[in-house]
Amino acid sequence: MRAGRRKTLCLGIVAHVDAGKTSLTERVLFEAGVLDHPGSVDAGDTQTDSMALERQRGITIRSAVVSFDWRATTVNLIDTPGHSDFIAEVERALTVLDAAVLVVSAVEGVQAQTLVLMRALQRLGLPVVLFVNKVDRAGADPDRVLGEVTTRLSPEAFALGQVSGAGTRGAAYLPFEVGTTELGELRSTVRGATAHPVLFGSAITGAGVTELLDALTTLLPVAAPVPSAVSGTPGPPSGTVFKVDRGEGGRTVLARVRSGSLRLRDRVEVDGRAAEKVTGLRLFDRGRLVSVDEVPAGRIAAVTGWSSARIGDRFGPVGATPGAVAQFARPTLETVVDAVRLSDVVGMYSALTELADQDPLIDLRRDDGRREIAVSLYGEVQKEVIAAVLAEEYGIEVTFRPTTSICVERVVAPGAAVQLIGTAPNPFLAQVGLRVEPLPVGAGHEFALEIELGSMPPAFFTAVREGIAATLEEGVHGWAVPDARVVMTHSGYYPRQSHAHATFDKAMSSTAQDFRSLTRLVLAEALVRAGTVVCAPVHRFELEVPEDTLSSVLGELNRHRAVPLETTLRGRSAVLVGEVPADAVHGVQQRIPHLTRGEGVFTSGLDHYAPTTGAPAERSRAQPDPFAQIGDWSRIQRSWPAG
Ligand SMILES: Nc1nc2c(ncn2[C@@H]2O[C@H](COP(=O)(O)OP(=O)(O)OP(=O)(O)O)[C@@H](O)[C@H]2O)c(=O)[nH]1
Ligand SMILES: [Mg+2]
Repeated sequence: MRAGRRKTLCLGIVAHVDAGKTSLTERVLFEAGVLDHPGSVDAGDTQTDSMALERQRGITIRSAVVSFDWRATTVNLIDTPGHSDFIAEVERALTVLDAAVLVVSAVEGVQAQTLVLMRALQRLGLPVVLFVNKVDRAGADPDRVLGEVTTRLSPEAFALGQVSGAGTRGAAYLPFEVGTTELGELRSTVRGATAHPVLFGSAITGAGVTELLDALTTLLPVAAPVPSAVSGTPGPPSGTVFKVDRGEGGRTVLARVRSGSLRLRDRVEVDGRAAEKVTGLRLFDRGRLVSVDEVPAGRIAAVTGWSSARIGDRFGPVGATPGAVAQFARPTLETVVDAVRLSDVVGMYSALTELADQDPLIDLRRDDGRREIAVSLYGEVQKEVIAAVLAEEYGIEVTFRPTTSICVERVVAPGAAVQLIGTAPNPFLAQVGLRVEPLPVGAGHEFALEIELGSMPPAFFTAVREGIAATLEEGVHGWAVPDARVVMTHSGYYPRQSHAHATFDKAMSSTAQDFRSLTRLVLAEALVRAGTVVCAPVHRFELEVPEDTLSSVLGELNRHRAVPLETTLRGRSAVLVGEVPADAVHGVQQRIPHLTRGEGVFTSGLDHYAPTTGAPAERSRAQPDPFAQIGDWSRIQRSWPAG
């Protein structure tokens, strides 16, 4: 059967760290005949954990794609990292999936990240099949875990079979009988993501794995090449970029083709930008990456030649690819990176820029004034990854300053400012008046007009909006203002004018740049008058410790500014729920094993932002200070009282 005719399925394997995703991927490749023998995470020879650091540490850091055939279906499988520091990698993978396999350990059961992932999958409406793994391991309790799945993850989860000999090497999966009518119903509820089948097995012994593959390929929706709505023919290619690699073959873009066929030498518009030529094209096919002339809809392509493509970009006609992004919480921490050798500073800048480009885990903030570069982080493990990649791939050694929280600013009250055209100290050929107003948490940015839309050319409104977006990124104290409404109250410009016989004279006519710059100035002034409060990220934590260690644990929590809100006893353990500042999480985490004989289990996730006490934390600006543009006037403006 030709590749284009086969049904295709793009599946993600997601789970809490160590649940067995990479081992399961390996086992699946073996069962599908791609591998002669399954590799092992512990020996460091799996297909998908191919980075040196992944092999050393036995954890997945980057998502990786494999492909295999199972009966009439070609399956693309994306093995994702489970560690919460690498959640951004999962987020990107989710944009290209037809469905997900959520792995839960039969020993540890439902864990913190399992919940986060299930919620994200549900928000996206993706079908989910659960695989309760490690039934062979001592302590495996499939019934208890099924109970946790139905109570904590979804009441719509139901078992497709059961386990015999749980907790032993001989543990086996015994599927229930399913009649044809039942199968029909099952299929439609699973595809509609209203019910979630649960299977059991072991990635190591292989129990339940072929049954899992059968369930996936019979119950889940499969992508057939989508004909274009207009002509009924396959139409131009469209799809989504979800990964950028910079390996030996240069910059390779991984993209899922959603409709049409992507061909070698095609010129394709990436994210609405200028057309980029496909100069190299490879396809994930039965465990290998093979050079091809064409990648049909449904499959994953490795493209070279798309130099400007970034992760998350869509390609093809605008609007052709529905894009869904899971939107996990943004990173709440950051750290400044320093090159050990002075001669590496410039190289480190470009290396980090290159890494940020291929890797959404690395979000950079350059402070050219201080000649510093900061990276945002989900957690401390990311520092290790960045350091290892810089050392291995670029030969650059770096150190990190202490991790700090990424705060936000909240607008206190409405504040307004206006700069009239042709009136000092306004240095720009533009007139802008803005009022900024608070909005509730999570509302985002709103823009409204109290002037006529026809009062200025559209390009100037666009420039004003750009100026607003830039200013809200750095608030009054250098932090982003996530929620605010900005109302434009005044506008004015000098139309294109020319001296007799001369052409356009920039000195007499307003430009979009005038509006961008003046907007930054006016909104900065309005924000100072409105007043903002700096708020820091706070995590909610759950900590289970042996009861007899409770008092020393409480003392330690206190030292790290963690506040327990509830304590309950569960057998011989105490379970504490409380709040801890994001930048203190790592400190607590490190101390817990020592205080609890290694038995304490600490999990946490971003909960909310709380006002900081004392003088507001100031963050250095990555953009030029808008007030600096006009000399002395800046001091007068800044000394105005807030409010
Ligand atoms: N006994 C047993 N051990 C397993 C099974 N699956 C995985 N393991 C072990 O569990 C550990 C973690 O397995 P991985 O496959 O790396 O887990 P993962 O979910 O890919 O981990 P991350 O990608 O780092 O989140 C390894 O030591 C595996 O050998 C299983 O079914 N049975
Ligand atoms: Mg893994």
